[in-house]
Amino acid sequence: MLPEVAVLSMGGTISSTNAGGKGVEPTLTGEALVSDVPEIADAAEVSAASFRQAASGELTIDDLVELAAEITRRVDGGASGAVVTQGTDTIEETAFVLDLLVDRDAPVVVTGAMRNPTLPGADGPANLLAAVQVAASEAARGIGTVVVLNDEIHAARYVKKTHTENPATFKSPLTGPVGWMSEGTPRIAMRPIRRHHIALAPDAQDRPVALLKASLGDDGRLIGEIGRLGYAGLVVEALGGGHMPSRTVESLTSLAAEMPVVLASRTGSGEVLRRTYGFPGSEIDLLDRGLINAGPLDGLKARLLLSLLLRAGTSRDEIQATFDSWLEPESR
Ligand code: DAS
Repeated sequence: MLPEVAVLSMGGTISSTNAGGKGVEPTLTGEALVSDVPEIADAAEVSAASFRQAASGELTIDDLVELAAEITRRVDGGASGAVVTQGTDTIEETAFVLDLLVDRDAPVVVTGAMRNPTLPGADGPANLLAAVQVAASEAARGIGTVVVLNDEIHAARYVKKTHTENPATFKSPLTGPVGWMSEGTPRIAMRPIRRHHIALAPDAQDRPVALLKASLGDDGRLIGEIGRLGYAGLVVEALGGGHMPSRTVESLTSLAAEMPVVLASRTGSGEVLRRTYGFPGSEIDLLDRGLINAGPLDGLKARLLLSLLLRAGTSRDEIQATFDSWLEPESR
């Protein structure tokens, strides 16, 4: 008896063909993706379905909340694991949301392709096969959501797309991959120390969070507009270890009194500092003014975490505690 794996497709390059003649667009269904790779039948009993059919920039957090509920239903109905295929542009965001929302030991694997099916060396079939092999494996149980491409296995919480075209685009700059594929067998070399779960009521509403990247000479005029535009929170990708031009400090302070404002780094790796620099706009100054430290989470992930915590009705203090305890091992 082979393990059951649910494959849910959402479009992206892996499913794109040149149907309209202008350029490739997502057209292939989940069923078509699976039937193109006969080797999958040796790894798992697959049920495939098309959950969405879009370029990955069209997906919303609402779509991902629905997807997490569908995966949970499939796992509770007997699936040993789930595979999601989608565009690589937002894979790191989908994977992070699923990691937070799917509270099951069954592996959830997100994959896609960098070379579409019309190109020589298209990587979709190999990535899909590897993803099914990981989802079907005992080795990956309990690990949470992972991204599998190019024969590497990355934990959702640290993975990033780092290149516009290269099939080796997915990296985890802070930690490296948690495992790899060897002759069709998933090897899990390490596990994240702790899983985080956010429970959402079925009728919980979207709480939009803005993401702003700081730059040299930034005068912070957009920060002053965040409340008026209807956002429920803000993440700033600050300079270096968590620094903002002093010109932005007053507007950040006023906004942090109204809604959660999270301080992340635009560098793409490392933690936001806590106790090194003391100048106006430094991390010490901004944290004293009520900003929340994103720790090792980059802006994209901090935005999703904050948005889902707000959607779950989490208080300001609990939000702060979740970010602050991100790297603490599970209490026993
Ligand atoms: N970059 C393309 C892809 O990887 C488009 C998208 O993200 O949907 O699928």
